[in-house]
Amino acid sequence: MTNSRIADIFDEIADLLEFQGSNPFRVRAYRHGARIIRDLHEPVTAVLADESRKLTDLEGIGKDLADKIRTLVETGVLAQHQELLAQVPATVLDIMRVPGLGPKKAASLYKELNIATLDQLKAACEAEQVRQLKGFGAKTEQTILHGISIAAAANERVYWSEADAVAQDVKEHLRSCRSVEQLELAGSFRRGKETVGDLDVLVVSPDAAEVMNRLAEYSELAEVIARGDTKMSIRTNKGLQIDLRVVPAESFGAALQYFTGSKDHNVVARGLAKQRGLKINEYGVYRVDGDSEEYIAGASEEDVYATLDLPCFPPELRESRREFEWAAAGELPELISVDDIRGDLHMHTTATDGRATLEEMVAAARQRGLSYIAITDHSKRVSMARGLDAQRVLAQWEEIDTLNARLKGKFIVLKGIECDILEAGGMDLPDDVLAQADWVLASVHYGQQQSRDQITKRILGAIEHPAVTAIAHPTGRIINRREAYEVDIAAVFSAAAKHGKFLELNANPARLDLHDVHCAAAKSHGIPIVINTDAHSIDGLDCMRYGILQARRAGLTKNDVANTRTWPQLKKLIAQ
Ligand code: DGT
Ligand code: CA
Ligand code: CA
Ligand code: ZN
Repeated sequence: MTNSRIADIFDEIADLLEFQGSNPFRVRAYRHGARIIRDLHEPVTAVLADESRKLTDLEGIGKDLADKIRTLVETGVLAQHQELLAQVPATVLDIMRVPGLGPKKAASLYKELNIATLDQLKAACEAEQVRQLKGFGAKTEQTILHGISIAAAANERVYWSEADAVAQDVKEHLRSCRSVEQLELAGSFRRGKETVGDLDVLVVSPDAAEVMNRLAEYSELAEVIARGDTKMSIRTNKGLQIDLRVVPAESFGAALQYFTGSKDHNVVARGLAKQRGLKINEYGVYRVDGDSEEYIAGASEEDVYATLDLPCFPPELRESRREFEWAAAGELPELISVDDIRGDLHMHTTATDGRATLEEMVAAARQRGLSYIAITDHSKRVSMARGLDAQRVLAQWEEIDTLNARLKGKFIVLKGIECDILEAGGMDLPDDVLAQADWVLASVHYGQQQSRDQITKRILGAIEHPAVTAIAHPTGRIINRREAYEVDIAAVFSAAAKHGKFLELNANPARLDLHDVHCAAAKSHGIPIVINTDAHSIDGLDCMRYGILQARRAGLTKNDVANTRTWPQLKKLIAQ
């Protein structure tokens, strides 16, 4: 049992208790437990397996929590959880998870209107019954209806980061099977797509049955969907489908090429093969001569592409956008990699809604091999996060000056701020304060429902502001949960190019904003992209790799991304 599965169970218990109107302290205890376990740096199963260690030695884990974890790991279930699940209709859980709802609102819908399923909820919203409840309104009804449609779509696709956790887990599980000779993940996951529909696993093995038996023993398996001689599909406890295919070694490259896709990319490749009298499929590349077919390649992807005189495209580029054109011209970009990044220009500390202090963030960034960071806490408009007013931000910058003096140039901390662009337009902090910063991100957090015209004007105003250096998460979307606000993105590109401002690719796996197509468009305008983690904790700094994947899908090189530069180089670029 993984840490994240245990945390999910605790969270679900908290939801169910809250739905029943239980003591808030009990609810909070489970939520707290879930968070502790989710944030642990090692699997609890490893600690349990080590006789010389105790769970209670881990920070934040007391005896009560430790007992529950041990029970879960040993028996797979928790009595409290089972009892609660028996008391609450299962479909109510779906209702709690609709964006904008939660256990409390789900409880009043259940009590007042007897709503227990998504269909009933949808019907009640459409009949305008929900708006009559206390705490709900006409607007909530719209939000719920929208949330239901998003939730339905979201059920099918998961964030790349979530797919990655499952992919690494299942990979490790299958690798322990002795007959596995080669193993690779294909599909949208390998292409680094921001969301993944299902995982495609390819294995070379002389004994397909043994590999499939091993998959059937996977600890996170919920059901076997289908099983054949060399193919098998399962669903995990979290609902993610995994397709396994076992292929012979001489077909591994061909299968990897085929199942990596995308479908559109493969259509083009097949067409090119046909022009050369070749046939290409998941088993290999064949020379077609009348009725006879001769196998000429298939063991490796390089071999497969070489029969078409093509380079082995990085998977992130295989979307049938411009990769074939680039290859024909010999201009395939050398894509950026995570090692190229030298600085991270968006992160929060305990001064606002971050969970680590300034010093802790600096130490963690140094440990990760960065040479500079910008501290960009929220400005005062974000009152929920205790955003900084002029006085507090100036005090923080003084603290940063002191810290830099101590660091003697071995590492540089930039005085930054994530300054809100106000609903009425204009910046949330005075110009003379912003002018003292090294790095100013401007963000739209409020008034996202405004018209396209209003939002575009606000962002253009920020771009024109002399102190602003970059626009953070420029479209505001949250994948699967909230659509981008209406904005004239072309106007944003023109303005950023004209005023020499940067645009952010926010690396948070739920944001990935700008997304790949927009990054490519920004590049064509000559706008430097900055890839930032927007970390709210030490672990948040590790999100950089998700942003890098998205940047690679956009065809960005090291040179297109400003924070691959040293701070002196970047400073020059800002001044230009
Ligand atoms: P997903 O799972 O929806 O995130 O996206 P993919 O791209 O992983 O799609 P999936 O899992 O249905 O299939 C994996 C790859 O296999 C796909 O990218 C291309 C290849 N493939 C699957 N079905 C077909 C097909 O009917 N024709 C062609 N040419 N390729 C296919
Ligand atoms: Ca797939
Ligand atoms: Ca699939
Ligand atoms: Zn932020």
